[in-house]
Amino acid sequence: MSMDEGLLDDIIRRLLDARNGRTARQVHLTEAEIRQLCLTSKEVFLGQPNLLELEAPIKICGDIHGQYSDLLRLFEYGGFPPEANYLFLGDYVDRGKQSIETICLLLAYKIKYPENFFLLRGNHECASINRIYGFYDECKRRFNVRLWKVFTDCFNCLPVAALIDEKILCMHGGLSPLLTTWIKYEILLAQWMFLTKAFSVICYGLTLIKILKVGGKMTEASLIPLGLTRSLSFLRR
Ligand SMILES: [Mn+2]
Repeated sequence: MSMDEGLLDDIIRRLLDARNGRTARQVHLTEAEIRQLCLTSKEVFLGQPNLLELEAPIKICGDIHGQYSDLLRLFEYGGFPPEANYLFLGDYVDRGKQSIETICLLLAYKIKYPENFFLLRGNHECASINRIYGFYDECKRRFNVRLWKVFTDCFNCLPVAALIDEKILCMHGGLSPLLTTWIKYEILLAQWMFLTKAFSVICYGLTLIKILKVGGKMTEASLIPLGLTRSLSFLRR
C-alpha cells in the first residue's frame, strides 16, 4: 500500500505549520488522512525487521509523550528530516496534550523517509497503557474510538529494538513479564549479543517493553537460558 506523495507532503507541511513560537497549535487532519498514515506506516514497519540494524550517524531521541512543541523544537535543533537520520525510542503518546500531532508527524516522516527515520515501540504504544494515560481520551475527544483502534493496529507493528553499527543496542526500558508470548527471536539474539560481547547499551524509559507479536511464541522457561533475567538485573544497576 502506498500513499499519494502530494497528500503526504501536504500533511507534513500542515503539521509543521503548527509552529507558533514556543507552543504548537492544534492541527486539523481528517480522520481519513490519519487512517492512511496508520495503514501506510504499518506496511512500512512490517517490511522492516523487528530488530533494526542501523548505521551512525543517527540522532537518538527519547520519550515525546504528546509534547508536540518539544518534538518540533527537537527537529529545529537536530535538523528536519532528511537533513539528519533519527531513531526514536518510543512513548510518543500519552501524558501530553498533542499526542495526535506528535504521532502523525512521526508516522508521516517514517513513510516519507523509511530508510532514514526510525521509530521503536515504547510501553505507551500499547492499548492497555494508552487507554488509560491520555491517548484514548484525546482520540475520543477529537475523533472517535474507531481511530484509536486504527492507531493500536499500527502500534502493534512497531519494531522493538535497534542495533547501531553492531555496537549500540537501543530499546525502550525494561522488559515486561508479558513478553513471554509476544517475543520475536531477534530480540533474544540482541540480548545474547549484548551479554556475550559486552556491547554497550542505551537503555531509555520506564519499566516495560511490549514486544510485537510476530512469528512463534516462546515460554518464560525458554527465555531464561538465554540470559534475559541476567541482562535485566544488569540494566537496573
Ligand atoms: Mn515514558
